[in-house]
Amino acid sequence: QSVAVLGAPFSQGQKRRGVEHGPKVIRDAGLIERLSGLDYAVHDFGDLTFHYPEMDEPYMNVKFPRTVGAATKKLSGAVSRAVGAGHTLVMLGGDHSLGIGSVAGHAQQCPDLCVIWVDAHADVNTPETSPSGNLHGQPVAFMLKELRDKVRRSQVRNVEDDSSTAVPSQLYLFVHVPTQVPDLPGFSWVKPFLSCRDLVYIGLRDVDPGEYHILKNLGIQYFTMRDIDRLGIQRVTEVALDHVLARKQRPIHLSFDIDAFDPSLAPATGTPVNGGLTYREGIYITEEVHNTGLLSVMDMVEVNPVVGSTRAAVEATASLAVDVIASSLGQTREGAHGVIDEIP
Ligand code: DIR
Ligand code: MN
Ligand code: MN
Ligand code: MN
Repeated sequence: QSVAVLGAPFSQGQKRRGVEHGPKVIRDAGLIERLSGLDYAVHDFGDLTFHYPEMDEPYMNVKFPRTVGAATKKLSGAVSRAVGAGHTLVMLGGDHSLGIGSVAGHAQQCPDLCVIWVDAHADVNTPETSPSGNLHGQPVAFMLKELRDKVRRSQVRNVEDDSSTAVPSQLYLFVHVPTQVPDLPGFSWVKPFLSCRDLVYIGLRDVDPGEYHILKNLGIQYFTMRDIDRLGIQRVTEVALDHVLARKQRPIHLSFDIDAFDPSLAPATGTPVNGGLTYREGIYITEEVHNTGLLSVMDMVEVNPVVGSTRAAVEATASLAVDVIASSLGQTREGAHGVIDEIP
């Protein structure tokens, strides 16, 4: 079993500087040693270097479209090669716009993958619904087949053609048009590859109006912090995994935004939201993901050492990120003792 680690020091999917140092602080917190201790052959592929276009004017409200488009394209190639070479891959961000490249590259090798998105945010704004213009709030929208023009237009046309429908076509136009993902400069390489039913969220507690509309309209499965309060983390994780795996066992892409955790545990991140996952809830999710035996690629994103108010705050956040990665890859709370043939 081999694990590859790939850093993506990239921050142009959002406005705070510092998240590009995520790979360094996560490595400094002992990631490679921890993974080696789990009996993996660990291949550290180092950090990608990104090239920045000289001019990158906003497109509509979206900031740095060409920069993010080029970086995610490069990442997708690297992820695809690593998965193709047989590694389980850990991608260290960087901001969550990188998810476009990571999941797209993974999907190139594993077209039937499913995605578990652990985050305070749904990251499913489209360029038109985005209140911030930041691409780290939009990566999922670029993946979803259901949000692309062609599908939408044909659905609208169907409604218009069907005179028996009770829904006025105008309402449909109102409902659908804002949820299309337009062609963005830098993104022509991205072809939507994920279906709504192959996606599940855990940890949501800050969802924008347009995102809520998309989640509901497309029937996407999600579990908010309130759901965890009501059902408990065991049930939530079970239903979430069942949602993506029951029809078929398939490779898992775990995209873990550190801001899913409560800010008391993960203060060094750009958009903290109160009321997040406890340490034990986060670790329980990743233990269960490991137990499926299907984890294929994971992202650990949005660790930002510049946002942390003290060195201790930064180290706590980075060390939490390492715990989450190790747990996803099989570190257990009952020890990792291997198989003992005979008690000495
Ligand atoms: C917000 C924040 N929904 C946006 N998103 C964040 O900018 O679209 N995602 N912080 O991680
Ligand atoms: Mn995110
Ligand atoms: Mn987030
Ligand atoms: Mn194991």
